[in-house]
Amino acid sequence: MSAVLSPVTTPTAEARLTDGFHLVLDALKLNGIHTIYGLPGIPITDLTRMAQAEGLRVISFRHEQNAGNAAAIAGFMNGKPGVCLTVSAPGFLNGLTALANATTNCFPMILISGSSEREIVDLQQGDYEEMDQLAIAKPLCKAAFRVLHADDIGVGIARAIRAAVSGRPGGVYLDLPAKLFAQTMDAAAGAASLIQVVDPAPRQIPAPDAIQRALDLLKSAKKPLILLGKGAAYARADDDIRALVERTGIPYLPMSMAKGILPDTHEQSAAAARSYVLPEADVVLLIGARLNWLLSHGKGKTWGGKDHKSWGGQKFIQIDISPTEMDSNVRIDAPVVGDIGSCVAALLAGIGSQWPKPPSEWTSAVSERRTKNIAKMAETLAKDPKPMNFHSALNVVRDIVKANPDAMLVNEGANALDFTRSIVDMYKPRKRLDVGTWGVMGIGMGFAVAAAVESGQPVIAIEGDSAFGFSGMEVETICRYNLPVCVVIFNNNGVYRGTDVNPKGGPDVAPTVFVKDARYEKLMEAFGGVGVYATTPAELRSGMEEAIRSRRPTLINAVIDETAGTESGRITSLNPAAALKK
Ligand code: ADP
Ligand code: TZD
Repeated sequence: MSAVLSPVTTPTAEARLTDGFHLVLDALKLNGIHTIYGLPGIPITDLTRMAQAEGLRVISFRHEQNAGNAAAIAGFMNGKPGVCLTVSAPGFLNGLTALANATTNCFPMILISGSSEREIVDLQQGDYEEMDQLAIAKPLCKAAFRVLHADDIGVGIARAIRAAVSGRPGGVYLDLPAKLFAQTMDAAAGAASLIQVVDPAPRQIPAPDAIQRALDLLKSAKKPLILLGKGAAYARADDDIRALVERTGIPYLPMSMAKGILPDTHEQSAAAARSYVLPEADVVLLIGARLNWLLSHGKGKTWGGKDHKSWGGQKFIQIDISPTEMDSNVRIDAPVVGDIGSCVAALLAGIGSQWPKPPSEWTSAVSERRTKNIAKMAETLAKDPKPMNFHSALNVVRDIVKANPDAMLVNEGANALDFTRSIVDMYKPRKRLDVGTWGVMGIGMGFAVAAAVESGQPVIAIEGDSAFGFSGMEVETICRYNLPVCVVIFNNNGVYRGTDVNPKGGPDVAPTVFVKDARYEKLMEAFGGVGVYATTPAELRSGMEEAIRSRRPTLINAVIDETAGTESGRITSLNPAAALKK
């Protein structure tokens, strides 16, 4: 047991002692957590030093939100909580956006923040960085805990781990007041107080009658469709999911971060026929995907409804670990509650080898649309407009990802996001990491750092110029740790586009417009990385190829036509239209 501890020996006492600092680190290590993403300062600076001394990897960021995003995506990639460590009050708040985003996206993450002296905070007497962090964190995460005594650290970390990964994964806040770290206790008692969590995310086996109901409904379908969400990617049931798709012969649609569970080039992929299959399908099997805004709430015109509120008449089977997800937007005719691995395995067992394929009118209609749309897209991609646009640039990215299927792809922006998602095929699961459920800007560099650290693979980050700005300072972090990250900025001089004008004609530019022809590549050069200025697909291609080959931190400033793209990308309709035009 003492192997996991590094006791502190006081010169005077014979007894071997440990302290709060070491107990936190020992508890993390005992549970297989060997990397901390964070930003040092009072009261956790020594914790970061000791962590490094104890053999943990400490990745230090320039802003806590980026460290938090790194921890969150590490959680998604590994299926165990990523840890972010921050200082109190402002550092905590900076990390909190990432914690809330992790919770929204069902990524397991633990935000550990140091906090100020409880007595002063609770009496609101004005401490350094005073804030009741626990109360503030609570509504924004799955669970929040505070540890006041060193001998409770083991329980605190165990509870945080379980809360983050069991059931629907999410963010957990762990509040560690400054005074806790220096508390000492007997080393053997400290070691005995730690908990190695057994089976942190227990399987949840679906009820047999729920499986039967789902199979009956699926069998009755004339135009079935499978929808894979990022829960399916997270569940790591890749082989069974592929077997389910292939044995049933049902066309499938991957949500953004589910791309690659089956290769996007799979013949049953209906991604290129999305607007045809959603309104046409009669039975839809959702696997780890919520019927939220990203799926038009399961109703309205996207689904063949007459207006934006009406149902299209589809029947839904939904596999999800969260029972209350069912009926959140439309009726779920066959809810299957359990973990995706167990649910898909149970469906497969029921399907056997004699499952009738869907009517060929359906599958051939889908593949006809698909072939037509892919051919149309190929034509667009082959064009070489001057200046470069999203399509001609993404044609290059598409080739590079195809040639490097193990590379990680991070993606944010509006048009830069939507076009990359639809143009760049993914070949392996959990390689595509993006803005997720909130469509949040600012995940880019945090995700890129964690993707490189956790996978060891080259990372390609496709960034809108606005999106990049939210986390751009982390290029220093990328250089400091010499990570194989190739950032490609699609630079069109502004938020969405760079063409807006100030209606008053004054000296201020329009709110969506940035400095024209900004030289983003020099940011990377400033820290010793490689900067590339690319105005043609050929320059973009050679820059990306060299970045992947050399594994050096690289930033490619890919200059795009500033008129390319649309307001808000594909979600222009969500912008409220002014009722009064002045
Ligand atoms: P997408 O954005 O790709 O459509 P969502 O984030 O909306 O995906 O949905 C993911 C769903 O997957 C959530 O409802 C979550 O509860 C569920 N989920 C996550 N992990 C598992 C799992 N291991 N088993 C079952 N459901 C899961
Ligand atoms: N702030 C945060 C945290 N998230 C957001 N999603 C936004 C603001 C609003 N927003 C979008 O939804 S996309 C976007 C913003 C600011 C940037 C779009 O511009 P871009 O991408 O340069 O990144 P394109 O490719 O030029 O459209």
